[in-house]
Amino acid sequence: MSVAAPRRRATSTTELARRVRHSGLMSRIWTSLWLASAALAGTTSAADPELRLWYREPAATWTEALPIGNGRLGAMVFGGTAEERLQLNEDTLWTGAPHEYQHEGAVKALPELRRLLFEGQQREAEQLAMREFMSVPLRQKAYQPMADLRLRFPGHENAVEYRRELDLDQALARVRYRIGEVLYSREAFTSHPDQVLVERLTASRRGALAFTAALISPHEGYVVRVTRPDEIALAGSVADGALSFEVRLRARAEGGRVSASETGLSVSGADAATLLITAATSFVSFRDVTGDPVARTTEAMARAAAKGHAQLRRAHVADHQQLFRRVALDLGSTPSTLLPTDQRIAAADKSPDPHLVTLAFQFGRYLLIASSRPGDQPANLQGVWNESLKPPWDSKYTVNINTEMNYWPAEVANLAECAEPLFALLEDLVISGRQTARAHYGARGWVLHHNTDLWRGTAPINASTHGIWPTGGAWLSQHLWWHYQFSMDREFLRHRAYPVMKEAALFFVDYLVRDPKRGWRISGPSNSPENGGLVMGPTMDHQIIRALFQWTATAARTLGEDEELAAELDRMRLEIAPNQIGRLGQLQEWLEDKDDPENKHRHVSHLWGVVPGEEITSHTPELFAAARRSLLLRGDDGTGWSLGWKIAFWARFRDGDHARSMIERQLTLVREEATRTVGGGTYPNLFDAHPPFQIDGNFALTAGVCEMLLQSHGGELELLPALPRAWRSGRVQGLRARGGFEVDLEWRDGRLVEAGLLSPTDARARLRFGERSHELALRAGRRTAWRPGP
Ligand code: FUC
Repeated sequence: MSVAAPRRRATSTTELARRVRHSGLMSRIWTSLWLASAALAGTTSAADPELRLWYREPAATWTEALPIGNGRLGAMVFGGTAEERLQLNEDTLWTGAPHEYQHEGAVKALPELRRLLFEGQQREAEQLAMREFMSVPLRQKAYQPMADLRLRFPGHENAVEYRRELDLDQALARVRYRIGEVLYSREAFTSHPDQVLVERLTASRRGALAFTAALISPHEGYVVRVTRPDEIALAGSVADGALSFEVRLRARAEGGRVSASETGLSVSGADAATLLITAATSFVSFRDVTGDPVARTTEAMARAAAKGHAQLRRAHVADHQQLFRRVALDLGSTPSTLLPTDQRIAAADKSPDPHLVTLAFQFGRYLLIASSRPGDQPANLQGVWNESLKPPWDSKYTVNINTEMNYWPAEVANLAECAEPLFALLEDLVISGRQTARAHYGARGWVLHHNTDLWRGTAPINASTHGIWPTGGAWLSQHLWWHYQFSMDREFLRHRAYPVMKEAALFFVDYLVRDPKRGWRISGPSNSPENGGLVMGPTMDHQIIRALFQWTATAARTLGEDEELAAELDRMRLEIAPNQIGRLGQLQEWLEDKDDPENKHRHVSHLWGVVPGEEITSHTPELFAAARRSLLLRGDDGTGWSLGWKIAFWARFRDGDHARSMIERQLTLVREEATRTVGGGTYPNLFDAHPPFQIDGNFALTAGVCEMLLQSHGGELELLPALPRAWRSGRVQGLRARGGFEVDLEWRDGRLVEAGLLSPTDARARLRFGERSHELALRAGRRTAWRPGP
């Protein structure tokens, strides 16, 4: 696979730009010079992919702080001067303990639930379900914060020339300022290869660095002890649960002294210092919490401390860049590109800032690398970043859109490895989901309802009006199928994907029932996610189950396995209730034609078949038009993820301008920690606002941009299917398409100039650009270009 380096023009001049930015006048002069030089250079746009978030003040709130992470450890860096805070997370610290959530005997209520619903007694069915069909207990557990690193720098109250930034290309968070004649700098990163958080502190004058470093935790009863003359460790446990944890902090000073006490480390008279932090919990697996956090943090510290700062940093940057640099995007630039990030987001309301879209696109890729690496937990509702003991929706895994959306960019944005934690989660869910399939439905296979947590809960939680929705596992299985489609890796299909998909499908073979009126096979009791209460036969379920049956049957045939099952799935698939067009010309959300044209609900579940499904396309023109009508009825408002989903819908409807307007809505500045649950928007640190912060919207933006530039369905690669007029000229390198292809595109004035393709094997690729199509023969590992000509 080729690694496309981000385009870096005029590095020395961008360096200059950075230095002069603190002066508004200088910035303006610089901007004109820079734009003029771009024009002289004859580039198609004045794009300068300077992939940094930067600010002139420390973060005052959590959603102004900057996230770093290595998949397992996460930190929010506030960038204070006299007082600095790094809020720390570790992705296995949750409330609760190993637990099976299924409600034994629930299956006895199933026939009655179905009877009540078939007879129109929805309220009675919902009440019966609350009594006899729900998870035990009714709620799942919550993701927890772990600790804070607090630094104090006496005398640093009045800093000047302040700047903090997050460098996406190197995954480094930096703070720089001047006190008197002395320049101070700090640079933090979380290393995946060395499993350690590293912060390097320097002063420009010898011996001028002096600070204290303390560890505190929001968990009551924690203890800090001195473990070495240069090291302390904080040990704690979660009150409501079984997990214990430890955070270990060591300081290495150059040219000064380090001392340690229970209140923290103290560094004085140093030229520079390096802080190392390791953290771990007692979590081993969802059924085992006998890990030893003390041993884990001690070993990780010993390994990291054996290396110098430069060595740790080099390994970290190389590890990050081999993922991050696979994709480069250039949508053009404007003078706003040079503003601090919060001001840019605010300014984008008034004048378009295509480079802000590039930044947000790459930030989504950065966040996936930082929150989901092999061996770790998947990215939860907040990735790995959470400061609250009672986070919104427990910061767990909501699977009626959110967890899937987190992984929408993984394949298309060339970060397939980052989906590995999701695949491992699925393998756990097969185990816990079998219990729920048996206890609630008397069915084979495995089932997951609308949420899961660290303990792999699969039973219906919270309320029957939204918790009973059995297609979570089927939907998540799509990611296994995608991984195969994008990689063509048959070993993965055989050993990882197919076993999970097959058992997911077996569940539905046993579960589907006949609709007494129409004879179709239908789902139920279920919900159309969070809209309309408990019903029989929501459209979304049928789309998902049809797709699951199709992937599974295709996989079985590809592998030469389970011929009979494949035939049975094909047969059943055709008997499932079809998509129906209703009285408003809409795609019906339910079996009955009862969609309310005034309903602006954020979920648009019945359009699953458009995206992420593939059954409603321009090849099914009536359904395609009905789905579009449904989306227009729902309108353009929504929470963060809902706006993000709408980018993808409009991209599939080939309406690039509408898709871009959804991106613009997402990139609207939200400053306060709003707790309203509609609106969407973006916090100053580019975190997506549901509000409150929820990371799915960030990932949807990244995936949505991919979707606008490249789609691959039905054996065809569609180039620039939904290019908005505002992105007149640009280029992208390193996107991925089904069939194992890697794709570069360059366009000018809305017209494709060149497509470059790479395939790991000899292959033929069918390309489409508007009305034109072309078949390209590819040799393994050799990039081949197609220019459609005028
Ligand atoms: C689903 C959504 C909410 C929120 C929650 C985490 O329940 O309907 O908007 O995103 O998940």
